[in-house]
Amino acid sequence: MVTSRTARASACVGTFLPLLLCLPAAGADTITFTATISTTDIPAEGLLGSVPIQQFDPAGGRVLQDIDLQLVTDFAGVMCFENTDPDSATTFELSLAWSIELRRPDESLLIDLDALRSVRGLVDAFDGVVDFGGFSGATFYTSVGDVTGLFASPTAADIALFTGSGVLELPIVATYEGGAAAGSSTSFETDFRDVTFAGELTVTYTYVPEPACWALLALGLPALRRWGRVCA
Ligand SMILES: [Ca+2]
Repeated sequence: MVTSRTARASACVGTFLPLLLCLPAAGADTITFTATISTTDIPAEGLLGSVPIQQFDPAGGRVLQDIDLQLVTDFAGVMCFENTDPDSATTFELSLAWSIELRRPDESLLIDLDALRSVRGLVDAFDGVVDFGGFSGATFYTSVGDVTGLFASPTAADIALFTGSGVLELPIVATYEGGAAAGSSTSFETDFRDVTFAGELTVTYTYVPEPACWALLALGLPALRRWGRVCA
């Protein structure tokens, strides 16, 4: 008797389990789109902007399962040095550090990107003109391309945030910092200008079309009924 009940129970689980397992992945599909961020100046005090993102539309009972964000950015800028020490030639080093943060509307962080470029040189004593050129000055254009950051593993709150029929404005904060050091010079001037960033934010929504799941359930109903009769 016990053997018979065990055999029935195993048969029931064996019939029903494949139906259960197929539910979460049934009909999973993706929507991908890219928002382009055109070349934008970063002022010395920093930039606060936003990137508009179309929410995932749950129309028709679709259920958002996962969100992947990829932010690819290019940074650029100009670094300038002028040795104003009239008595001494000098070595120098300039650096330019960029930072971009993509945030949720509540300002919490989604993606943080940083990049750094530096240059070294040697200039003569002050040539009398602060033009970041001549014998005592130098000007450098610098850039960094394809700096990439990812966001995945969204929370339940993120799923809710990105679901809707409207546009989500994701804040973006861009800043930069210039640094300079001189070897033997006692005085110098620097300038960091034309600092910019540009980028592309690619959004991928993975979702399950809810009706397909219910269709599967409907297909499984006769099996469920049989299971109910056998296991009763
Ligand atoms: Ca000069």
